[in-house]
Amino acid sequence: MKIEVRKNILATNAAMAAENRKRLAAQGVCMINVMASPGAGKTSVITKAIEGTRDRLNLAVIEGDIASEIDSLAIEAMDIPAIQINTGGSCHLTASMVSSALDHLDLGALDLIFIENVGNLVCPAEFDLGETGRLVIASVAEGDDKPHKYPLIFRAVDAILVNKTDLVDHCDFNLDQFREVVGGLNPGAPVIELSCRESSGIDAWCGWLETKAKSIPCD
Ligand SMILES: Nc1nc2c(ncn2[C@@H]2O[C@H](COP(=O)(O)OP(=O)(O)O)[C@@H](O)[C@H]2O)c(=O)[nH]1
Ligand SMILES: [Mg+2]
Ligand SMILES: [Zn+2]
Repeated sequence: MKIEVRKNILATNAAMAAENRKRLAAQGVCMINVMASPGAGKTSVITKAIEGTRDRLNLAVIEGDIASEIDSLAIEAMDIPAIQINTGGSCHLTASMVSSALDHLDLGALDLIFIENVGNLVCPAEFDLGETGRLVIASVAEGDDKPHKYPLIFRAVDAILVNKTDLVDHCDFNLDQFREVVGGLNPGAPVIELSCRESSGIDAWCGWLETKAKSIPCD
């Protein structure tokens, strides 16, 4: 007998994701799922977006990590509501975890919620969270071959951010080649180059975000 565990897990998750999406649409809230490998700059990119848009958008962050509250404490220190989810070992967030986090946010008072997913380029791409937009951050320090190795996540997003461009000369990262490969995988997704360290490219990143937030129901 064959048991379709994976199929059942994804079907249950999809049902909960649809509920999350309905709940957000009813309140006109946009939710962006930020995915990347550990250390690519998820928290930094979210922090830059908070600084760049907080006078126009009411923001909150759902932080997903296997352990610790480091990232949610950093966001709370900016006076932005942050809900920490500790997955206790699981390498991705699920729609059910996000649903529990939404219970702790005042959705009527928000325009945009960031989800910082667990650092991982593999299974987060498979788990719909009920988000209204998804992006992946590649950092130049990881090398330019990641879209070849993890094509699913580069196909599954609405935008691709390339962070740490201040390090590009130190890391043999070929931006033209990277753009060509991701352009083949996901021709519709904009590729936004930025450096959180040098605050370059932040206008383009915040511009993309605000357009997304205004296009409620954000799809
Ligand atoms: N050189 C450089 N370092 C960065 C940049 N953005 C983030 N970092 C550093 O990379 C490390 C990981 O960043 P973080 O935002 O915590 O990544 P996360 O694990 O994906 O959330 C930290 O030490 C950041 O200071 C950047 O644009 N340039
Ligand atoms: Mg982080
Ligand atoms: Zn996982």
